[in-house]
Amino acid sequence: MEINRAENALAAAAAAAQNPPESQELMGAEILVKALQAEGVQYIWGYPGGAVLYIYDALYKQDTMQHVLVRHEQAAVHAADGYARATGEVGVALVTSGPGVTNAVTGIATAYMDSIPMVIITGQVPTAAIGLDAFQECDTVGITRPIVKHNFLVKDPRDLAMTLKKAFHIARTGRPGPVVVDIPKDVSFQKATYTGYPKSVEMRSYNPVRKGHGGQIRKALQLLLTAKRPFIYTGGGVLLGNATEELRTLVNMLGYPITNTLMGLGAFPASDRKYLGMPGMHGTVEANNAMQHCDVLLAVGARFDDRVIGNPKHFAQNDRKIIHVDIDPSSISKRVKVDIPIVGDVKDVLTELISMIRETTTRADAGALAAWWDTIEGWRQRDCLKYDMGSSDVIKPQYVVETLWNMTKDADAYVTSDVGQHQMWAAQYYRFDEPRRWINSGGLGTMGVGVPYAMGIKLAKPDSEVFCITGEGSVQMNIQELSTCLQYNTPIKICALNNRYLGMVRQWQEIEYSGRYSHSYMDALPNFVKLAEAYGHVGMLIERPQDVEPALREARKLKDRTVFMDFRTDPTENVFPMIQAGKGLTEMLLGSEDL
Ligand SMILES: Cc1cc2nc3c(=O)[nH]c(=O)nc-3n(C[C@H](O)[C@H](O)[C@H](O)COP(=O)(O)OP(=O)(O)OC[C@H]3O[C@@H](n4cnc5c(N)ncnc54)[C@H](O)[C@@H]3O)c2cc1C
Ligand SMILES: Cc1ncc(C[n+]2csc(CCOP(=O)(O)OP(=O)(O)O)c2C)c(N)n1
Ligand SMILES: [Mg+2]
Repeated sequence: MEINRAENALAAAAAAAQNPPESQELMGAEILVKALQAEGVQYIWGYPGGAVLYIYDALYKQDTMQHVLVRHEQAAVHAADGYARATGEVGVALVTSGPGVTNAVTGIATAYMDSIPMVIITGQVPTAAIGLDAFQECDTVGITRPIVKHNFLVKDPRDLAMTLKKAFHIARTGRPGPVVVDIPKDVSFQKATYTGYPKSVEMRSYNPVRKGHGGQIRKALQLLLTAKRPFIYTGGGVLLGNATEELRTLVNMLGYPITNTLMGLGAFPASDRKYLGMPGMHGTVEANNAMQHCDVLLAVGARFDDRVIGNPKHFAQNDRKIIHVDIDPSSISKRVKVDIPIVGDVKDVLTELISMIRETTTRADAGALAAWWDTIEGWRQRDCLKYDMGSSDVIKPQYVVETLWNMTKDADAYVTSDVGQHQMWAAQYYRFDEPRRWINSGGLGTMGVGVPYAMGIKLAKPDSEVFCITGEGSVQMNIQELSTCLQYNTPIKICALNNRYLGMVRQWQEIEYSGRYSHSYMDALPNFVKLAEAYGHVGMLIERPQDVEPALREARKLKDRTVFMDFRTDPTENVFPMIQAGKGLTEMLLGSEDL
């Protein structure tokens, strides 16, 4: 069925592209459907309401796209966003006006902060009613303006096809991002002449640069080859630009150490010795020390986030030259002043850099590099992710993630997470070797994304295993989607690291607020086993370390079922290393002995 859907969608897109229909009189809603088909859309996550009923009617009459009825609009956007992160395609969500839009706002902001390509179609009250406090009216364009790459209010059905063409183009080109298309009800009802989906789009004011400046790339190469202590720092941009192959080639040619941010995990294989782990607040000793002490830093598709560089004054204390490759000029020198800016697409720039390395006779300073690696190996010896298994009757959260990784590292698996301590443990202990396998909210840090992300991915990747590592706090923010998982047969495996605390908050209160645990303990938690069963799924309670592996094994065997594993983990465990607020990159707390 899935293959048929993909084939149907491709056939519909090809037909739309090759045989523009003789002009037809179509309702706006029908034009919208044709546009989505021409874009090759296969899935739409959404929730109906008055303002979008003509659109739902048009969806009813087609069979190339599957609509997934979620239980809350926030989850529609997250599911489409998860699909986009895993596949690289534009994710599509559809919501009604007013509360449909406001419910979707968190999802849109989440995608915006992580630069995810999406088109969100929102219903609007009829054009004549706009501004009159109409039923379910809200200023969608105004509300979403700061959290979208672009938004449109379509006032005439004749503009629909070109607006959709622009929306998809803007969403997926340059620095990707979400685009909102607001469609008043009368525009979806009125008829217009449809002469086919536009083949191309021209926007004079929007022309993202792809090719980096050759002179700048040459300068960067010279700097890289004369470095004594080089370091490569890459981020989400490498995944967004599908440049993992180029990155691997470059790093292997140079033999330099590398780190991937939380958003870039999997861009370079975690199992390779050249990989030093994640940088930043919960990064490794070796990655953070290398960031601080390198003399040349090559930043690629990473935006010097405050969680990555720590206190900027401390970061600036060490003298280093910085090369920054980013497709968005406004990302460059935004937080840290750089020496060689290169505006361009990561794939193009890295390809150019690789061919220049092949041509040049200059070689890196092998002696200096060997000494640098010795220093790094010294830092690595600290084994900063080692954890104490503690007493034999309490489950360490790190152990759950490590066990999952050991069991699935050779499998076709995706891992989503929510936000909190469990997210950091997932990032630290699941060692991602491949791109687009780790799906999480980094920039906005949105609790509640884990389950919708997983169900969005599972729909697109029915033969892959999809795990959601979550906390008992986060999972309750979109738990209603367990119902959607049943209806659309998207069996996911939920691994809840249940510490009975809003653990990340509790950790900060312990370390920064002298142990005043203000409202971070959650009492009266539901019985997750019964809850999963009530939704038609399988629930498991796991309380002892020796039961962790058997539970995961059993859950994996239940291929066609969604399984909720409630792992009762150590409530007082903290995430280490940790850089406290205001501290520098090398001022890490490495364990409870440092508190
Ligand atoms: C609880 C919590 C703790 C966190 N702790 C850490 C931590 O310890 N370490 C950490 O790393 N993060 C951490 N984060 C995540 C952090 O908040 C940021 O989201 C993350 O560091 C940003 O990653 P990035 O720099 O790779 O940027 P992204 O947000 O992924 O941005 C990508 C950059 O690449 C550019 N780009 C996009 N496409 C292309 C292209 N085709 N070519 C070139 N450039 C392109 C974009 O313009 C942008 O500048 C944490 C988040 C949470 C919620
Ligand atoms: C929607 C939202 N509200 C509040 C926060 C602030 N916050 C960050 S982590 C966290 C605790 C998460 O608790 P849980 O899901 O149980 O994960 P744990 O940290 O215990 O692993 C909170 C409240 C957030 N990131 N997102
Ligand atoms: Mg918790």
